[in-house]
Amino acid sequence: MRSDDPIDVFRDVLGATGVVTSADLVERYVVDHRDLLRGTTPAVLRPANTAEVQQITRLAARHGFGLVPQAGNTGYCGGATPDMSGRQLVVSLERMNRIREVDPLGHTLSADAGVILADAQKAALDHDLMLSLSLGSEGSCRLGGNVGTNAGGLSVLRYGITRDLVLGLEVVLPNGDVLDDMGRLRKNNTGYDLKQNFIGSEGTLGIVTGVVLKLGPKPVARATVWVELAADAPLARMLAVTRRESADLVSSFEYITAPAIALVQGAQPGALKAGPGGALLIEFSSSSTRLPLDDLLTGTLEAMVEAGWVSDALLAQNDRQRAAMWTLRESIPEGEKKAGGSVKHDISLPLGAIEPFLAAAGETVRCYDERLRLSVYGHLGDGNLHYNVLVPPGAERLAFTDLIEGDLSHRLYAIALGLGGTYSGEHGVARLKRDLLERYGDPVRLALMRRLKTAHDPDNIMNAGALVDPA
Ligand code: 2HG
Ligand code: ZN
Repeated sequence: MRSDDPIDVFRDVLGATGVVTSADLVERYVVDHRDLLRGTTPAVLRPANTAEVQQITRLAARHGFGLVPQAGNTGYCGGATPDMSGRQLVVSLERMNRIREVDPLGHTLSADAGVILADAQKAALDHDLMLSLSLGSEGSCRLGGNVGTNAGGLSVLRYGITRDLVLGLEVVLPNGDVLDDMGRLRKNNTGYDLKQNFIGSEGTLGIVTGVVLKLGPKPVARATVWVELAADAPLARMLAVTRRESADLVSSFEYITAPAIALVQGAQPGALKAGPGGALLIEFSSSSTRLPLDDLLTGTLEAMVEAGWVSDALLAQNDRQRAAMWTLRESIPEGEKKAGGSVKHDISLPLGAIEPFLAAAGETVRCYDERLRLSVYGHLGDGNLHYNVLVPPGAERLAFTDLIEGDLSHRLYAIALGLGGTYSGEHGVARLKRDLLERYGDPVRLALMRRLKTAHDPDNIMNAGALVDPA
């Protein structure tokens, strides 16, 4: 005899292993990566292939459930966390982790959306190719989430953001149809480029189940330097000089300030430190060993030293030293966490506005409360600053977050917006920044976003509560 458990219809499709309902196992799917949001779900659905995603989507619509697609659950804006209604099912893509194909001549990789980014990178490397998308969370984030959030990372400057790397997508639409756009064409001028709607849509228009990504030749040579900056070093000009002097072979240009470094080093400062103007981590890379990368880097540094922008520089002499520089940089978010957490501001600016922003924002923070400690760093090459306010010792993290987000954050966003920038460079909007989109979004753009959402998902099945409210 059949029970009247509404989840049974999903068990019929996915089998017992494909449906998780016990509270202890569900726990990790209903809390966001930064522990800011908690939801509830009657079940986590774990489909193994696209056909199963289709079936559960149709069943959800028929039985009045919403769906929250979840890939690695490493996002910063709560895009993969269900609400408290108990009517949203989490659709975890973690069992859909098959590399479908690497095309070594076409320089493409096709994969299920649940593939872990580092596994996709490795599959490319096995063919002497490179998947350029590179993030601190690459060991656990998954491709579907990278697409859903249009993830950025450490080498956008040279190779582009996720959107620039996606050649094709497979998406299960809210009515259960599959948009099969897994083409590998670099040129395809046959009307609306519909896949673009899904990139950065944070699971609100459909469930991305497959992706075709552009690959490049594998870099075999790198030159890396840690630069201590003189006071008032002109960051944007330094980037321009670096691009010119490197013949545009610069793949990373990261900015890191002293307090961010201290979070990682603790009381024992190492060889990697900031100058009075902060520090840069610059890397050149090439797929050919015939290019004199070291010379190009030395030439770049000479131009900077001559101009008085650099107080000291440390060239990585080997892979171990290079790795130490990257480990420091990539450990900063974890360092913030260990220090008690931070209120994050993922500021994006036109390159020329970086220094005016830093000056105005610094002054604003000092006026607001001179005791506040900051952790500022970011992808300077992309005009993307992580302008984070550390939770003071003894303060309650969530209460402090509310306090800052209710006041200081808006002052910082106002500076960024006034300079032509924005409040989300690479981390998205989803649930935690939706009020910012409502508040600062252009009304015409917002109305168009709502119409797009309604056209795709008239019953608001997909990730309701994230990004845009169709009402
Ligand atoms: C990074 O650049 C990530 O390391 C995280 O985007 C930034 O935690 C942050 O604010
Ligand atoms: Zn970042």
